[in-house]
Amino acid sequence: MGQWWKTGVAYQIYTQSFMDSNNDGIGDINGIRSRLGYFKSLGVNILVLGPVNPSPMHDNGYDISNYLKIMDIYGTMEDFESLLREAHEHGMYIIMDMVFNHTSDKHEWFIESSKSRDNPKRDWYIWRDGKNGKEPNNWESVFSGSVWSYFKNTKQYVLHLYSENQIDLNWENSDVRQAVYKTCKLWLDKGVDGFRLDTITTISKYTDFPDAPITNAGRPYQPATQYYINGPRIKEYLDEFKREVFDKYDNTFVIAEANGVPAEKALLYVDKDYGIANVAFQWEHIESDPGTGKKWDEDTWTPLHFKQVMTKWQKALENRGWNVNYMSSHDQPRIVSRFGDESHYYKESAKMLATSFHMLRGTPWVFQGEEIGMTNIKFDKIEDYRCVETINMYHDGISAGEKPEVLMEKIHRKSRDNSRTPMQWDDSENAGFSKGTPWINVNPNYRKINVAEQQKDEQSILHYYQSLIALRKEYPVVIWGDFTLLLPEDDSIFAYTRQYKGDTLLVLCNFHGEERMLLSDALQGLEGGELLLSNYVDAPLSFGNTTLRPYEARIYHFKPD
Ligand code: TEU
Ligand code: CA
Repeated sequence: MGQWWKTGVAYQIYTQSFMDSNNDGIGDINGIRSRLGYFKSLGVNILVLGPVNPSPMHDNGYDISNYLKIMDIYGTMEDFESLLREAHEHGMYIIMDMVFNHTSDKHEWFIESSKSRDNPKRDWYIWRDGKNGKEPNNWESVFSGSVWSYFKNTKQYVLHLYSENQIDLNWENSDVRQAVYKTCKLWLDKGVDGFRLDTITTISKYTDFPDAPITNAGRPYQPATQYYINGPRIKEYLDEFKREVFDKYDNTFVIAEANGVPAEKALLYVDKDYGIANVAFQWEHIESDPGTGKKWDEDTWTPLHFKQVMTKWQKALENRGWNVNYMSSHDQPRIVSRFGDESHYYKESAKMLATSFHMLRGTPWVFQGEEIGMTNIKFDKIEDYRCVETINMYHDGISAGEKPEVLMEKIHRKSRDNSRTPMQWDDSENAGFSKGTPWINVNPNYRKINVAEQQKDEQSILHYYQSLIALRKEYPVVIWGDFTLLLPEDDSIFAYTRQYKGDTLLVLCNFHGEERMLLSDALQGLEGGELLLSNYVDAPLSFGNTTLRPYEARIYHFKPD
């Protein structure tokens, strides 16, 4: 019971794009309820919902204006309670996304705080005087522009690491912290099974707000993360948060969203005794070299970087923590478009990518639509985009004199909207997502790529995900096995073993669109075994072959002698 989050599989739902039950064009809670059978057949049981609290939706719900309610476009509190009850009846768990680094500027706390310098809520946010008539420092917001907004009425600036409608809470103030804890307890008392703690790594800042060094691109190091990720009081805040909330509940699953946290620092968040969270949702493995720090420059990601980072995390947490393994989320482009080959090896590469991280030690995490190989979207016009980061980046670039086509190329490659188009259920209008006009356009490839089609096709990506997830249930080694990297220097093949009570799993993934030889020396002693799964129908049934075809993935099982 207590280990359900280790044995299960997480599925991230982007609420507004998942399933629309009342045809207003926006996905909703009753839409999720209508798909419990789908989750069951896929084999996932930990449902992670994007924020469902009231929000003006400047950042699609990551700008919360009331932590205690359900946003009406998503449904009612009764709908939410029914979802909880039904999910539990099906042996599933509901995780809520909680955003406590900042609130919406429409939250009543901020409305109060901004009224006057002596308002009782003034200190709930981070207000500072300007410096020589300018912003207090040179930090850039994650979503472009300064992190400071000026308020004429009180002649002070307020800090926002993200958009100007997402104002950072002042965690230095203990009333703020108490309000956060109270909120969490309220939802846990309702029966919610845990939280994804959004950008929890940024709650403690250097309160003297030093200027960030200037990079060779002539801008402050974007976005000055050294002064606010894992800041000076982070450990103290996390300890208190754990003591006041999570220590009082059994069986919760807490995911620390941990952009900017390297493996070496992860135990601060996930140590099995003192960490606040069970897993850290890290970003190292999907991030490329930040280069000059300019947003969405050429992607320098390599398979070698990926396997080195994954290995580092596997090792760093093997004794005192647990991993969550993923490649996609609502903040990332679609994996088959980014890391695979959409045109030549669409199915093969989508299945190989899934294999590469589902067989690692840790809880696998599937982002909606990944299991049917949904791809990036290319809208021609910036007006069709909805993501605040994308829109700001475009207008910033235009003001700086960049060419629209250059900016659009970057957006097509990296915009977060790539993964936010509606879920493709079938080939009917709007992909079966809604009979109304969807809040963001459907990817036109839905007639080919959709759930209904793939349910019929034994060789589909969807069936492959089902098989991968089923292996987890059948072979304890998939869950509990120790991880060992093989062929550490190979720049195209990610090969590893998992070992548990004499059982061995051998996982081989070719990340390239060409045939690759395996250096068999390193795999000596692993001949034979039984093929459990491959993305090629004619893969050798026992191991010995030394060549992997383009994007080939194979999983072999060796029983104890
Ligand atoms: O993301 C935190 C975060 O680091 C991202 O904003 C990241 O910098 C950006 O997506 C890169 O493209 C969380 C949520 O996952 C994200 O959706 C929110 O926009 C953000 O926090 C603010 O709440
Ligand atoms: Ca709806």
